[in-house]
Amino acid sequence: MSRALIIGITGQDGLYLAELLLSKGYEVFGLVRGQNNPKRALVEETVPDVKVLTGDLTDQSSLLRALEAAQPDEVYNLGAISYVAYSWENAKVTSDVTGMGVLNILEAIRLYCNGGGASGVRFYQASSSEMFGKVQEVPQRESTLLWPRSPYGVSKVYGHYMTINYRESYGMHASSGILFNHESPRRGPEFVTRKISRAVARIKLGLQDQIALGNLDAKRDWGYAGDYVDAMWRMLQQPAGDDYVIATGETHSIREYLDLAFAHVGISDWDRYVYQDPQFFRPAEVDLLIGDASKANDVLGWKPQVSFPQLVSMMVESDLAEQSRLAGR
Ligand code: NDP
Ligand code: GDR
Repeated sequence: MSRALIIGITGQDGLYLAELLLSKGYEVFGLVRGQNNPKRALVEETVPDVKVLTGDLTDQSSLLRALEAAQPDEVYNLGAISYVAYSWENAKVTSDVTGMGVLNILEAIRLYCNGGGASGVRFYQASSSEMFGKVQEVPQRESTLLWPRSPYGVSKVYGHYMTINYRESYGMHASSGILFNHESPRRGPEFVTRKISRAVARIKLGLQDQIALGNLDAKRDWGYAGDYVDAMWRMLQQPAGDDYVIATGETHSIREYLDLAFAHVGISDWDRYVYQDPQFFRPAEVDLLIGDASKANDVLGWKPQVSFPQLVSMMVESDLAEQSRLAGR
């Protein structure tokens, strides 16, 4: 039975990845931070077969202890401060967790393996399309020059190159997945897709009147998180570590997302409900993000399965059910 350690188990991707690995017969360990993390219960309910360990990406000895307890064949680092807007106001802690945290786990794996703990632990790093920022070519591929536009993006670039460096310096089986935006009903409510799907459900149910947003012309290459964790797993099944862009190859604006989300509940004139609030605009925006996943397609046999309209419908449906339940209907 293969063993996997997921750092970031309480997040959107962590839960989907845990479900995928459990379905493949893995023994799965998940790292949860903090002494009383409210999301621990979510993990215990959603994926009860996961063995929860405590630790933090900023505390290398806790990572070493987790490796010793889990004795993993595969380590997935999904842990990060992942909200781009927050990273301008909290650049230091973002750098410590999202950037330096990658060095901490890579070095912990190296020490663990050298100490006789194991050889050949395979490592996945959750890199991001935010690294392309001020894009230098369209679509973006593995070789595209990185030009991050936020402290989050800069931190991800550090983690990306550190992963490559450990692969090249120590022969580690280390892969970096450059994932474009991926969403789901488990997406955090601070991100724009879930913010909209939840608000649309509440407006439909008469629980909310308006929604405040930032730049409606921003565009993203949005896929479904369930598809994207499958790509992570496929990377670690290859004979050697490498870097892969994971994307749908389509880009859509926030306006298009609004069109589909409101249409799903039978509302066509969404302008009545949406207003723009300066607090949701960013100091710098990324340009036209659109990914070329042909390498992942060729090497990993990976293709996205869920279309953009299906994704939007899935999210609004799920929020309708949740909001109805919360409202006692
Ligand atoms: P989430 O924000 O949902 O999850 C982030 C996870 O990181 C949470 O489990 C969080 O724990 C954990 N974490 C935060 N700080 C620490 C820390 N100090 N030590 C250990 N763990 C910590 O992100 P997603 O699931 O959406 O994304 C997973 C990864 O993929 C992230 O690294 C993200 O940056 C990256 N990514 C995501 C994309 C997307 O579109 N979703 C696209 C490209 C990359 P807690 O719950 O306790 O806060
Ligand atoms: P992003 O996701 O920054 O791409 O990072 P987010 O959903 O936060 O923003 C997407 C775009 O929507 C615009 N926008 C708003 N965003 C939010 N959050 N709230 C609003 O009210 C709003 N109005 C407009 C933003 O300006 C932006 O252009 C996500 C995260 O998961 C990262 O961790 C990951 O690396 C990248 O995707 C790829």
